[in-house]
Amino acid sequence: MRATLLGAAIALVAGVAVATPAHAANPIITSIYTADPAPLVVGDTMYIYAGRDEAASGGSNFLMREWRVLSSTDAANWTDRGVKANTGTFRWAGADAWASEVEPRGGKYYWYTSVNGNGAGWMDIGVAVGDSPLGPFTDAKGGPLVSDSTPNSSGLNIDPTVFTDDDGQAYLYWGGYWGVRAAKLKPNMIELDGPVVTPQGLANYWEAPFLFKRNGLYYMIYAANDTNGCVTSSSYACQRYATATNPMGPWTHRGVVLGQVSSTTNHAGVAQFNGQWYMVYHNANAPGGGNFRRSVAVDLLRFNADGTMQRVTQTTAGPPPNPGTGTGGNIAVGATAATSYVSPWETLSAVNDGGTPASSADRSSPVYGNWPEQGTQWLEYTWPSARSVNRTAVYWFDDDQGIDLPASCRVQYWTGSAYADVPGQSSCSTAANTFNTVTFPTVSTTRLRLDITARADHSTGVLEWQAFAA
Ligand code: FUB
Repeated sequence: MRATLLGAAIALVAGVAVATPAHAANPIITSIYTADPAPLVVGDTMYIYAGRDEAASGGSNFLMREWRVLSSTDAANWTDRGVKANTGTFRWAGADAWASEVEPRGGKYYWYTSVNGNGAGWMDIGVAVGDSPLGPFTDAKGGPLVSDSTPNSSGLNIDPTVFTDDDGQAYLYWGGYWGVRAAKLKPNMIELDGPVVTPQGLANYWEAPFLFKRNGLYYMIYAANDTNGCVTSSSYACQRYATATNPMGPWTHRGVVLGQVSSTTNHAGVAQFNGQWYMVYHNANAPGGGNFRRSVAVDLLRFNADGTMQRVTQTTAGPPPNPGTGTGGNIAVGATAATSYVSPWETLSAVNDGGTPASSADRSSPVYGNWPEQGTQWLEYTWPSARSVNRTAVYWFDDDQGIDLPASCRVQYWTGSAYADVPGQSSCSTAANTFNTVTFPTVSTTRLRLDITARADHSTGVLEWQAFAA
C-alpha cells in the first residue's frame, strides 16, 4: 500500500507540472491514454473527467491509478489539466481508478468514482469533493458510498452516473455485469436516500450508464454487448439508449446511439455546450492504443424532431470549434429567427440550432424551406442588444424538387431605422454541401438579414445560417 500511495503522489505532482498542448482532432489527447469520459459544462468551459490507462503495450488487464481532467472552451481544442484524484484519494481503497463522473451542487463538485476497496473483483463507489471543477478533491465520506454490503447492490459496483433534477433531487445509477441499479441521493450528496432499486426497461444493459435530461425527457445511454444490432462480437459493446418521463424509470428502449468502437469497452457521456450537443466516448485509436490503452474522443450528437437520437458518426476530425458567443463564436444560436415565409411542414428554428449538416440534402434534422414561394425571401436574426458581427456562413438546403440552390444572396443589417446592405461584404456564394462564408468589416447591430433570391421556378431553403461575433 505504501508503494501505491507513493506512486500516486508522484503521479499527482507530475500531472500538475505537465500541461499537454491543445489538440483538435480525435482522439483528443494522444500523449497519454485516457478512458471512461464523463463531461461537465461549467460556464464557458466543458470539462471531461477521465481515467488514465497505463497498461503496457500488449497488456491484458486494466492498469488504472488516477483520474484526470481535460478541458476545452470550444469542444474542439482540449487541454489535459492533469491528475486531480487518484486511488490514494480514498484511503480505504487502493487500486483500479475506473469510471467516474462529477456532479455539482451548492458550489461544490462531487466526484463519484469506481474504485477497488477490498481486492480483486471488489469494486465500490467512492465520492470525493472539491470547491471547483479542478479541485483539489478529497474523500467526502471516508468510506464507500456503495459497496457489496449495500442491500441490492450490483454484482459489480462500478460506473456511477449522477443527475440532479430541476427540483434538486439527485439520482445515482451504476452497475456492471448486466446489474444496473439506482437510488436517490440525500441533499448532502454522500448518502443514499432510500432503497437501491433495479430499474426496468434498460434493454441489454451491460455497464456504463449516463443519465441526462433534454426538453423534459430523461435519457439514459449505456453500454450493451448483444449481437442483435449492437456489436459484431459480444467482446465489444455499443451504446444503447432509453428514455423515461421519470428519472427512476420505467425506461423505454430506443435503440443504438453509438455503434461499436475500436476498443472492446464502450463508455460515453453527453453534454450540451454553446447550443450544440456532444457525445464523449473512448476508443483504441491513439497510436499504440488497445483495449487497455484507450483514448477519449468527442463528436457531435444530433436529435431528431421527435426527441429520438441519431446514431453518432465517429470521426477522426472531431467537431468544429464552437467558442460560443465570445469572439469568433456563432451568435446565431442565441438569436430570435424570423422569415418572410416558411413552409408549414418545415421548421424556421432549424436555421440556428447550431447543427452541422452532412450535405445539402441532409434531412436528418429539421430544415427550413419556403416552397412554394419564389423570388426574394429573407431570414432575419434579432438580438436583444447590439452585437458586433463580421462574418456569416450559410449552408443551403436543396431537395432536388421544388427547393434548389439560390441564384444569389446578400447580407443586410438594421441601421436603427432601416435595413441596408452590409458594406464591404464579400460575395455570397451558393455552393452545395458546404458552409458559404460572407466576411465584412464589423457592424454593430441588433438585426441581421439574409436576402435569398431563388432561381426561376424554384424556392429556396437553408439548413444552417451562422453569424459570428467579431
Ligand atoms: O475502465 C474500466 C472499466 O471499463 C469501466 O469502469 C467500464 O465502464 C469500462 O469502460
